[in-house]
Amino acid sequence: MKSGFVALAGRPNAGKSTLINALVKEKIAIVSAKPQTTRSEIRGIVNTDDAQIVFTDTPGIHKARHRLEQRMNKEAANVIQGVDVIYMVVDGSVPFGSGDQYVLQMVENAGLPVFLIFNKIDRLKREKVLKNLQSWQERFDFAEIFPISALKQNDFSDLLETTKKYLPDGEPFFPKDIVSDNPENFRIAEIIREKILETTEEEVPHSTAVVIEAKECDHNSCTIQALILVEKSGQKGIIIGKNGARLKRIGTLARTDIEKLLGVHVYLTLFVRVEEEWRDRDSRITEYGYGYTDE
Ligand SMILES: Nc1nc2c(ncn2[C@@H]2O[C@H](COP(=O)(O)OP(=O)(O)OP(=O)(O)O)[C@@H](O)[C@H]2O)c(=O)[nH]1
Ligand SMILES: [Mg+2]
Repeated sequence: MKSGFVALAGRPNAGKSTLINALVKEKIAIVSAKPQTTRSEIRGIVNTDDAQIVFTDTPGIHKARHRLEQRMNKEAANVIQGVDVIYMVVDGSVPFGSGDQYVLQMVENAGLPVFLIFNKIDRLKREKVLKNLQSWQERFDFAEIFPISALKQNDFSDLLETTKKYLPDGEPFFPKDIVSDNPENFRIAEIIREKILETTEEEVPHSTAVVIEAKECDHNSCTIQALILVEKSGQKGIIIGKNGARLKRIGTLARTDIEKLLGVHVYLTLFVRVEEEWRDRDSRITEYGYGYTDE
């Protein structure tokens, strides 16, 4: 029996969360077209007859402006240290850039087998894929290289089989029936945050935190109250929208997904509050569950 850990690391927007969802065949990590979607580690567990592979999705590594972003980068750096294999996930449809060099350096320093996961190949013609791929191959001695489309591809058995070869023998770390060990309330809050990312622009989604304030469930339904925190009153106005229209839309979109997660009817109430400069306040960042924490 093989049993081990794989970190998914890379720049923001490369498709790490899309890939972890595809690997575990369940939506455990939120995804958006905007960079810096993932803020903390998300674990996804794949079990086969002869192996358990524990994947960890990480925040995209980027130039930090706030304490929150520093802690997001630290989270990624910390996850990379404690695994058996690193998947360096890159957006193969854009040329190699200085941000890539920085991530590559970090990954190199870990001294572990690194797979180049060359993603988004559905966006390019074959010749261009080969050309971009070549520019990556020259930069580092990757243990394995997999051109993929996390979005369009259904079968990742080659990748999983190859990964197993790099894992130690051992017993599973997690029970076979769990896909993710992230707490349910955190997953619910993340779903709401995903809908905010989807329906707002520029700084608003990045200034937003979501916490679950109350959740009461019986066999048929759950009643949930969630608090959306923003940094400025103008952002509060944007989230609420004209006559409350945007908040209502966020609530409707989120409720549908939360119902899928919990398998019961959901009654969701959203509140919005201003929490000035929370992204630079460690106590708040920890309370909301984002980024690296040594507690
Ligand atoms: N065309 C195409 N789009 C993709 C693919 N994989 C991911 N995307 C899109 O790329 C965007 C970013 O995807 P995410 O999975 O959120 O990226 P991430 O690396 O987790 O980003 P951060 O959490 O910000 O670090 C989304 O719009 C995805 O739909 C792919 O294989 N092909
Ligand atoms: Mg992500």
